This record gives sequence, C-alpha cells and structure tokens, in this order.
Amino acid sequence: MATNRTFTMIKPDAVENGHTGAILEKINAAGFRIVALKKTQMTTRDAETFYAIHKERPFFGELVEFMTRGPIIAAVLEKDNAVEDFRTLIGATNPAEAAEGTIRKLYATSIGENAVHGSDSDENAEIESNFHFAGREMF
Ligand code: 3AN
Repeated sequence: MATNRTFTMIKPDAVENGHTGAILEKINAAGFRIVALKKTQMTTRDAETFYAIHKERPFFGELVEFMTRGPIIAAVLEKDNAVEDFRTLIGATNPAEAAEGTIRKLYATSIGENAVHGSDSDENAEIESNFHFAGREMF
C-alpha cells in the first residue's frame, strides 16, 4: 500500500549555489509538509552506504565525492501520493530532460549534480528516512 511520506536531500551543489530557500519554497508550494529537516554533511562511508545500490555503476566514485563535498539538507516530507508526486516535482535525473518548472530544470546543472534527491519507492523512502533520522521525532 502506498504511504504518504517520502525522503529528500537538497544536494551539495544546490546548497552551495544558495538555492536551499527557493527549493524549500517550491516543496511547500506543492503541498508537502515537512515532518523532519536537518542540515548535515555526509561522510564517505555515509554516501557509500546510502548509494550502495549504485556501487557497480561507473559514476559511483564521482557520486560519493560529490555528495560528501559540502553540506546537504535532509528532510522527510508528507503528502498524499508523496513518492510519485515528489518525483514529478523534481523532474528527470538529467536536468536537460527535466520538464519546465521542475526543481531540477530550475536548479540542477548536470546529471551528476542534479540539485535534489527523491526516493523512488515507498520502501526506499522508509529506508532513506531511517538512514538520516532513525530514532528522531517526526512532527
Ligand atoms: P534519481 O536521483 O533521479 O533517482 P538515480 O537513482 O538513477 O537517479 O541516480 C542516483 C544519483 O546518481 C543521481 N541523482 C545522480 O546524482 C547520480 N547519477 C545518476 N546517473 C549519473 C550519471 N550518468 N553520471 C553521473 N552521476 C549520475
């Protein structure tokens, strides 16, 4: 059964470029409620664990280096149909293919540095939320 929560990260490129506020505003305007939020920096081990599913991909090393180079914003978001609606809001992985008005179209610079993460399933939303917020209160 679909749940009503998803997990996101505003990635180091978007934080560095000063887009945190604008991205949170888009998330809010699209009807998502923030139930948990923090600014943090992932260690190499964190990124390798979080992206373990991609460890055989040629871009894995680049991905880990990118995701650890500066702070990120991690958040748990709530809305009906959260996972799918958030994927629609962020747009395609490659910003060149992302629809007009999506967060990646507006703020991503490349397929690697693509501004935001959004969970791709309810199961992964729960795993990823626990990765960053295990044992923390959700409001
Ligand atoms: P999405 O984030 O849209 O679910 P995934 O799960 O295919 O996309 O990829 C996870 C992350 O890996 C992407 N957000 C991006 O940062 C990075 N990535 C994906 N494809 C490439 C690629 N071809 N080159 C470099 N980095 C990539």
